[in-house]
Amino acid sequence: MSRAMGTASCVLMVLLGVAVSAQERQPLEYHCSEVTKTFPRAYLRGQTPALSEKPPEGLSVPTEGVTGAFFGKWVTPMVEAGHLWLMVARSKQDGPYDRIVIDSDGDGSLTDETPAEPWRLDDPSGKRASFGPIKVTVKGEKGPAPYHLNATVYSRGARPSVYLRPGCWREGRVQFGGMHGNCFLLDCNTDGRFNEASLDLYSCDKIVIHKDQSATPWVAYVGKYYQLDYGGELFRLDIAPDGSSVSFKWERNLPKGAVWLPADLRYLHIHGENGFFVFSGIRGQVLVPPGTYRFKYLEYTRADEFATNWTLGISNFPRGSAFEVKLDEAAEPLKGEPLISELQVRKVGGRYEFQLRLRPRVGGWVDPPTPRGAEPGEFPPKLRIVDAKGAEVGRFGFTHRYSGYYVAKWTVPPDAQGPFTATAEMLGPFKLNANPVTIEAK
Ligand SMILES: [Ca+2]
Ligand SMILES: [Ca+2]
Repeated sequence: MSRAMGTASCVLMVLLGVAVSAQERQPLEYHCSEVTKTFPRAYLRGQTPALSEKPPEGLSVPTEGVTGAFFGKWVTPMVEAGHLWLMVARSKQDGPYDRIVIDSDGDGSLTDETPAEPWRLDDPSGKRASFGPIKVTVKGEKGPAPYHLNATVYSRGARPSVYLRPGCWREGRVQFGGMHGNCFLLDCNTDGRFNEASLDLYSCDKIVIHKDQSATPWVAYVGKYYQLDYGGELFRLDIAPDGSSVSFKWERNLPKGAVWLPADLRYLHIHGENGFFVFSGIRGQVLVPPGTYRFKYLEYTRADEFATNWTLGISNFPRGSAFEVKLDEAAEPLKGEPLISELQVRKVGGRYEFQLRLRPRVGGWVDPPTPRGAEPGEFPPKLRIVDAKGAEVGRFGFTHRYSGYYVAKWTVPPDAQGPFTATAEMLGPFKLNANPVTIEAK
């Protein structure tokens, strides 16, 4: 049922490629589609307008051809009022919610608008209807600019709900710092603006550059600066709010503060309002512009006694893991061993179930420590159980469930004499600090 892409009335501003220096504004074309453009790790957040049966005061509402209307707002800083009103309605009494009317020109009237019809209804009952791209007009750099929304309307329950996300993006060739590539701007928080920086991954827009020499596009979070490569030069990033152009100005002598890091930290990805910075081959310290940052990814590499390198990855950091970088004082946000661990036991039927949890000291999720070349979670920690005399009565591997959560099950051998002490032992160079647990079985 999918419609051919690009059939909507997209305004495509074709700008001829002109050789530009990096400091000049480089134009980006406008594109739209009913398929929301995204990339892995682009962290898109839509808007879910609160809907009311009562139309807002002063809004002219169509009375013919629609029924059962609900009203809500698309919130955007790109129009004078800070929002555009929209209406969700049915074309037939008792039918699905299959019409959206948005005040595309912000004139306070829905009667001058063409109702959008869904390009897909998920089944004959139409409980999910997909719309888009729906055109609206926002304030652009050079007068009115287009913006398109995609929408999904759900008709389950007593009232409909609508989920809005971008139906457009900006795209074009860029060159700076000796690099050439295709640049994409994504309005990842669906508010009509393309240049927002934030500590929150879902509230910042994204700039994606697919370098000519690279197989994969590189997704970065919009910030004050753009880092060209791992530990590379920083460029001051200036994106027009409507996304129509971008400029990159090399920051030759940017003042930076120091971040002290563990000697075995191999990769560091951090982000903040300054931008998204990645480092590899770190030697105990990196330098970044002063500001507040959050970790995005950490990877430690440590050799075991056989000189095999093990890696430990940490990702999905909580909000509270932000740290400050100052010009005159080194930050040290990763003190101590990277993991803390806890061992617990409970009786399930006639058996004992052991649970081992590995947590990053800085919060987030663990990719289990793994020797290089092995599958993640291969070579899990072992559980060692001794009896009251210290004789080993069992030693076996845990099973990895998810993100550093392991389980192991054990039945007391008939001839064994308790109490028993169980200890979790890590293979490899990343050590556990979990206390042993005691089982009072006879
Ligand atoms: Ca209107
Ligand atoms: Ca935005």
